[in-house]
Parts: sequence; C-alpha cells; structure tokens
Amino acid sequence: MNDTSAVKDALRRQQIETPSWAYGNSGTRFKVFAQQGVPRTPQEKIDDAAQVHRFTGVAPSVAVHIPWDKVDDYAALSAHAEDRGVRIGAVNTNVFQDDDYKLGSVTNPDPKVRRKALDHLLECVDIMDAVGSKDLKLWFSDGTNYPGQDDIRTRQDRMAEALAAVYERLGDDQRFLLEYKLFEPAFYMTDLPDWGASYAHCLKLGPKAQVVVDTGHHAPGTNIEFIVAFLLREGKLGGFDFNSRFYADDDLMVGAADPFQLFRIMYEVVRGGGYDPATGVAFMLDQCHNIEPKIHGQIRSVMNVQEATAKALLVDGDALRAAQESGDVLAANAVFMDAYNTDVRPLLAELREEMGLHPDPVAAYKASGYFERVVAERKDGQAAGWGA
Ligand code: AOS
Ligand code: ZN
Ligand code: ZN
Repeated sequence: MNDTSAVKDALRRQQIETPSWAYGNSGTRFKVFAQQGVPRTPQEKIDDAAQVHRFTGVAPSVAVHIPWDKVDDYAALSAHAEDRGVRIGAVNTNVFQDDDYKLGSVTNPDPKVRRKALDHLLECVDIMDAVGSKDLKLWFSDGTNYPGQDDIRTRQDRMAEALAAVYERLGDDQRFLLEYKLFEPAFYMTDLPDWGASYAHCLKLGPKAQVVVDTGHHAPGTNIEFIVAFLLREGKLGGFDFNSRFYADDDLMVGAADPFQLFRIMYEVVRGGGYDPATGVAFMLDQCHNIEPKIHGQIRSVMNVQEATAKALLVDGDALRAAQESGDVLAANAVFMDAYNTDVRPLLAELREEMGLHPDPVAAYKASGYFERVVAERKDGQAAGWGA
C-alpha cells in the first residue's frame, strides 16, 4: 500500500489491547520494585489503561486477569471501563498460582486438581458473559521438570479433555485463544510447547479455538513471522501477546529488542489479511514494566506497534511482487527494506492531529499531570499479581 491516506485510514482503525497487569508492580524472582502511584484495585488499573487510550487513540480495550482482577460485580467493572472510555477485552485465566498446581493444572495426575482448574476456566467464561468479552486467553504453566516424571501422552489426553470442555461452554460469538510457550516454569517438558501443539488442539476443536502468538515464547532465532503467515493462512491466528525478549520470556516493551522483527511480523499480518477486523486478530500487549514507569511504558509500546504497522502498510506490494516473480532477490529485499527504513513518525503525528490527539502522546501524557495526581492519591499500590 503506497497511498498515504489509505495507510492512515488503516492505522486509524487499529486497536491495541493493554493488559491490566502491566499497570501493577512487577519484577523478577529476585525482587519486585514498588513504584509510586500504581493502582490499588482493578478499577484503578482500568483508569490507567484509559490514559493510554486517551493519548494514543488506538488502545480502546484492556485485558483482565482472573483472579488478579477479581471483583464482586463484573457488570459494574465493565460499566466502569465504559465510563472511562474503554472496554474490557480478553479474560485471562490463571491456573498457575495455587499450591495445588505444583504438578500441573488441567494435566495434573490428580483428578481433583484437574477439576479445580477446569472449574476456574469455566468460571472465566461466566465472567466473559458478564463483561461482554469475546476472548478467553488460556496459558498453562503445565509441564514436567524431570524425564519420566509423568506420562507425556496421558498429559496430552488430559489437556485435550479440558480444552474440549471449555470449548463446549463458549457462546456463539466467543472463542478461546490458546497460548504456547517453550519452557518455564517447567524446564524439561511443557505440555503446550509450540505453535504446532496449540494448533493441533485447536484444529480438532473447531473455529472457536485459535492460537495466540506470544512473541517472547520461542527459542532464540525462531522465525516468528513464518508462524504468523502459516497460522493466518489456516485461519487459526487468534492474536498476539506482544512483548520483547533478549533471552527468555523477558516481557520487555514490544519493539524494544528487535523492531525489525516486529515489522516483519506486522508485514505478514497485513499480507495475510490479518489486519482486516473481520479476521479478528487480537493485538494484545503482555508486558511488565519492572523498572520503567508503567503508563508511559504502555504508551511507548502502543506507539512501537503503530510504527511497525505503518511501515508494514507502506511496503509497495506491486513492486515487491514484480521483483519476487522475476526472481530479483536484491530488488525484492530493497522494496522491503525501503518500507522498514521509512521514518513514519511524521505520518503518525499527522494522523494523531487528524484524530484530534496531541501529535506526541508521551509529551501530552506527561503534561497532563495524571501521574502526579495518582502518586498523591494512591498509597500502597498493588502488585501485578505474581512474584510480590
Ligand atoms: C506467561 O508466560 C504467559 O505469557 C501468559 O500470557 C501470562 O498469563 C501473562 O504473562 C501474565 O502473567
Ligand atoms: Zn503471554
Ligand atoms: Zn509469557
């Protein structure tokens, strides 16, 4: 796409979801650094997410994580979000934090633990009904640490059984997004280690089961854009958990470690029709801001995704195809690199002004005084949920 106004129209439609847990205190297993002004309640996390939308204009939803965002009245939580100009997006499940899950959740050898885990997943679908959410995000920490610890095949049977039960419970306009992860916290074998395993389970279940690609969940050097192209072609790409990694599941800001990779991923999204809202690819962030300010970090991340998307939309498709079809390797690569090397910041600043926003979201956020206000108002903010 070369026409700037068409690129701008596409960017105006973009929707990037921020995670409630990004606004709380987080850290590593060595230390959680408490920051000032962090939310004390799920409502306050939504308030912070609303700031990200207010200044970027493209982050209209916030993902919740249960039970970190547990409340008595979910319809009221949803109304609170709407009142702040955002909505609740994906409901993230949590079957990794109880002592019961030491040997796994839905793949645990103990049927009572499996039942407990499944009940939680089903409860999360009830919450989806209450908040009007269409996406259930499933991530399992299940796996084993030692060869022989449990039977790999039997654990797959247990996984399939639980996924089928969740699938059955989904409403017509709901789906689940199944995450995979190479390792951690299990270090020998993970029950859903890669996209192939997630894909196979989803394929068996049907159209309401799709794969979510967390960009931090692969072995170093993995060609993530290939996975994206493949899943989109098969109609099985449900969405992204965007973040950056240098080493493992670092959960750093998306586009910070490898902006070129992010561009290549977004190019495949655009190329495969995943940018069309009808395809339903969810662009979610899954990040922690351990040492940097959190709202600012989310704004920066949303802008990083926007920049990569703008560059992907700028790839001259006709020139690329012509070069590819004539076997002109270097010309094809040059077309691709031309788009990547374009400075899209002026275009995005212009777009924001057209949308009635400040051209520089970070400057506008800093000038708003929101951070100083919450620092004064909120004492003893909440940990994001883990590690504290
Ligand atoms: C864990 O590594 C996964 O990325 C999940 O998406 C998880 O639920 C999320 O990171 C919150 O901890
Ligand atoms: Zn994730
Ligand atoms: Zn992760």
